[in-house]
Amino acid sequence: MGTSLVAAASAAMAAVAGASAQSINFQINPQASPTTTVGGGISAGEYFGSTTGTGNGFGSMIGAGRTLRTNVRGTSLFFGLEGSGLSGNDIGVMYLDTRAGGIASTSGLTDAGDPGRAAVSGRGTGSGQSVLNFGSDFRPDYAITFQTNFIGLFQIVEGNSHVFVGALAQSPTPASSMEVSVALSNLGITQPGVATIRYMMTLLNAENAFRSNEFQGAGSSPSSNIGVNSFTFGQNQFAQITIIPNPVAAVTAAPLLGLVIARRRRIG
Ligand SMILES: [Ca+2]
Ligand SMILES: [Ca+2]
Repeated sequence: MGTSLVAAASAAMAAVAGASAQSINFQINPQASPTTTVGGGISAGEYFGSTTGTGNGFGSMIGAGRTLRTNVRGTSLFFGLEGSGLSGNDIGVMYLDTRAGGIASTSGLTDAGDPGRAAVSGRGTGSGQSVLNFGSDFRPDYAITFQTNFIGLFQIVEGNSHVFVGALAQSPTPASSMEVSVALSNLGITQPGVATIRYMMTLLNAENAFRSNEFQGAGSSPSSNIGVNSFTFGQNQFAQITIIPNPVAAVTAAPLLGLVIARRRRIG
């Protein structure tokens, strides 16, 4: 375990850009990654990786030409969505697969209690449904809803109300470019430890469930808006972060500590 982790850590800062048929994969060392500051604008230097959106059916609110930056620093996950922001009833929903279990499809999601909850469920608060069927390698457990004046984190629940985990700090408010932090513990991830986060973002009108063709992390989009129809993803249509904490500090700390104790004994 130790050897493989050290080897992995030495390569931890190497970003691996996925080919078109592959998922986008970032390996992040949360002790060596850049420091992200929520607020003060979004700059490339404060993030480790990024994806470029696809599709432009809603005027590229999250899609083609838009960059979604990603980082893990310490015990928090950060996202920065560059662009002109969202508008009206249009809500960006980021699905996150962070642990075992999760949903294969949004078809069994029934919560439409408010626009954010409805968007997670692929439903409209008024009417309509647009079902997403995920590839067998993507089973989301949580969702982040990006609205013009609110960003929330939900634990996804089939057939009942989603669990509202909390509002995410964002800046500026209301946002054009959106920047948020998420505690890894709120995604069921315990640190320190190796962990994997898979994510993908979609965009829909939360009043009538009309879904755009704009995605982040999926790698490709249908040529026209999905609308109030179902859509099925293939394999590898997500971005993946592998969190690899720095094991070198843990390995060297013990001998150094022993040296300090030995010196004190000699002095004493
Ligand atoms: Ca910033
Ligand atoms: Ca899962």
